[in-house]
Amino acid sequence: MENEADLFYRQMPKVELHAHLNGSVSFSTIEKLMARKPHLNIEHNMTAILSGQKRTLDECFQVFKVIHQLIDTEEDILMVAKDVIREFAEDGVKYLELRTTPREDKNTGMTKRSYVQTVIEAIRQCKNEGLDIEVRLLVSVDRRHGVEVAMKTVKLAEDFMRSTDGFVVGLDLSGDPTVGHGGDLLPALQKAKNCGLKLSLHLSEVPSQVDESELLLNIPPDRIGHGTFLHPEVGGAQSLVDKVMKNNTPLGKNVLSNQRSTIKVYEYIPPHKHQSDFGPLVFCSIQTDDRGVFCTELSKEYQLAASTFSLSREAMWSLSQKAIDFTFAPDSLKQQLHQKWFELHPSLF
Ligand code: 6MZ
Repeated sequence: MENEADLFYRQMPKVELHAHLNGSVSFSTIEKLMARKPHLNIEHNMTAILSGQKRTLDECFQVFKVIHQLIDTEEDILMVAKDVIREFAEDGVKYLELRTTPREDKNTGMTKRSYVQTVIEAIRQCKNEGLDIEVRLLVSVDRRHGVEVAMKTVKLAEDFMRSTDGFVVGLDLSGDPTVGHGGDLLPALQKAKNCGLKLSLHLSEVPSQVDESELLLNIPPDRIGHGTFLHPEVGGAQSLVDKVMKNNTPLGKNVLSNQRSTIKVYEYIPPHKHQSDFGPLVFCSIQTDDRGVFCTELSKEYQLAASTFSLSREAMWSLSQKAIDFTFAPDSLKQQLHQKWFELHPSLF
């Protein structure tokens, strides 16, 4: 049963900037996929980390492998992407930036190009069906696959950015942070930046990434995912936090994902504390990361942040509105979103 606070946070308009498509697949969509592929013998506890459970980061990445087994055709991708968009809309998300790693499957004939094409088709169909949500796409580079694959992914993202009505807006660097060195991918990331793709990088997700973070922050990225181990005392001549502040780089916080997946000394930093610790120039937005895998909703993450850090509803509203400025949307869309927040405010307060 939905209580008054649940309802408030669901109805509050929100911006979701960090949602991995295959990590966002809900229980009910997983059921439909399992019915399509009963021979895989996949059970729910293999595709989600339930409330009260905690997994190592390595175990989390095993979960993605299972989900990928269930989603290996264009038909699956279309269904999954449409369901994910619809469910975010039902949770009050008005602007969503999805991110996903193009995959190919020789058995089903799915190519990386048709994969991205299908996600864009899902976004188009949702728009045509009149869903009250704007969706943009970031193409993900999986750090485990090395620089050659990364270069090809950047080319693919660039092609789609140029050919598809502005649906593809950026590039994401993600994947198991304990594998490979992000520094090796610099040529690909730089190429993406040079051709006009916005960069959102998973950065300092685990403590061992100091050198890597220094290199990546020099690019610099347009947004940071996690950033859990960015610390004012870590870094060379200039601390990592100083670098972030110098560039005003927005930081995304994934409350439940961080809690369930890694032991993080610097986790749970309240947004307002960020402001005082890191100065007024560093901003935060609240995000789900992998809504399906971590069994969460953006409204739940907002509620969790509000209760953990004793933030008022007005403060949470301001946070949600501030996130509009961190989107990779064109200015005209940002203005429309601000207008929407302005119009909805009286109905909630
Ligand atoms: C780093 C993550 C992640 O791309 O198949 N991914 N990368 N850190 C995280 N924190 C928990 N959560 C998800 O969605 C699944 C992929 O997103 C990345 C991983 O590469 C994972 O395989 P897509 O849609």
